[in-house]
Amino acid sequence: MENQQQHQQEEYVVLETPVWHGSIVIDIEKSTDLTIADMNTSDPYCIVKVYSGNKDGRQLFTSRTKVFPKTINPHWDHHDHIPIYHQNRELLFLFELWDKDTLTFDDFLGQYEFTVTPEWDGWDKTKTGSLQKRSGFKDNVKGDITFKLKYIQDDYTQTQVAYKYHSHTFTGLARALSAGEEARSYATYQITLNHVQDVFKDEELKKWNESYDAAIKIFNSPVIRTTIATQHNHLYSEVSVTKYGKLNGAKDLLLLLNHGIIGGKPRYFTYAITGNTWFFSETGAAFFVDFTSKHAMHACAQEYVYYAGEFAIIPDQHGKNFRLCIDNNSGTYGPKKEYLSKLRLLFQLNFPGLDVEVNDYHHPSLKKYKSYIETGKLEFE
Ligand SMILES: [Ca+2]
Repeated sequence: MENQQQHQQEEYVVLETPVWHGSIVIDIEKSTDLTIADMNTSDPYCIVKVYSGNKDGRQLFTSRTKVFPKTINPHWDHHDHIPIYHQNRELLFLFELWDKDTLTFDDFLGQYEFTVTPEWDGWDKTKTGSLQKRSGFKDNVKGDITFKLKYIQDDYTQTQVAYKYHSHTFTGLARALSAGEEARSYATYQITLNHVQDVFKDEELKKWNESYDAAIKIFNSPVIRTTIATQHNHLYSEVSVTKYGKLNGAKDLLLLLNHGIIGGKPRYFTYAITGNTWFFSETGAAFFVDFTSKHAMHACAQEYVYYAGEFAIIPDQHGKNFRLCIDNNSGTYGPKKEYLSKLRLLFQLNFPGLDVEVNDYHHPSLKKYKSYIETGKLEFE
């Protein structure tokens, strides 16, 4: 507790802009004179793996060509565009070439690896590398790979988003229900996000979860939907005590949320992103605790959302830096975990410098964070 009160009074450290902020464009052009792995030819394909620092570091992304049957001189013509927001200055690129086999394991044809930094002098230049063996293997390797990498740095220093904060005081039933609990108001937040339609395509909108009973009850009943939409309009109405403003980057978002600590305790939030707006409220406020249609309410009972789930603001070991830990924990909409990296990109674009951790709803870290919300204590490895 003492530690948390300290948080509220301290001047917060501004989170630093990540070393890498932008995207990497990968063009793999061709390979020549590869090893013959089958009778008299090969069926090559190439996988690019990118690691933070070195091969012991976290694998940040992979990109993979299709298989080119029956050739040792493939013209890959492979193009990929990968967003990158990362702190480690060095990235290891590893190109691995394999021969596709249908009945046995694929055969290794060679690899090429090198380290890059944002200042690397090889960006945007066509480069050909001789394939190498793996250490500790007796690989039969020859041939090369020709490719070009480009780093496009985003200038996101001018990002600004608008927010509204609606504070509601307890009245009537809500007050009676909350008697004996914390007597405080509950709040809803809406933040207009930039780039939602750049990050998510329209076909990536997620319809409500048709195999989830609670969602079926909501969306198959016009009466319930209307009730929920009315709740949304009330909870996000400007009749309540409303604050407006602009947020410039990570620090402002963390200040708006008081670093996740409300009423002296760390809190969880539920959210939905529809249109270009991020709607959310604190989950633990008495009114919302047993509110099973929270996600539908945030989404104004709309059938489709870009994303929905829960989030918390989690401090580091020293209580100095904070990160947004956000997930897809919404039974009502069941957002795809495949789009979690898009969700992270969306927040990084809107809140420059924000450290964003994304998790699928059954990731073990979430138990740790829920326990932090309940006890105020966070376990560190
Ligand atoms: Ca083969």
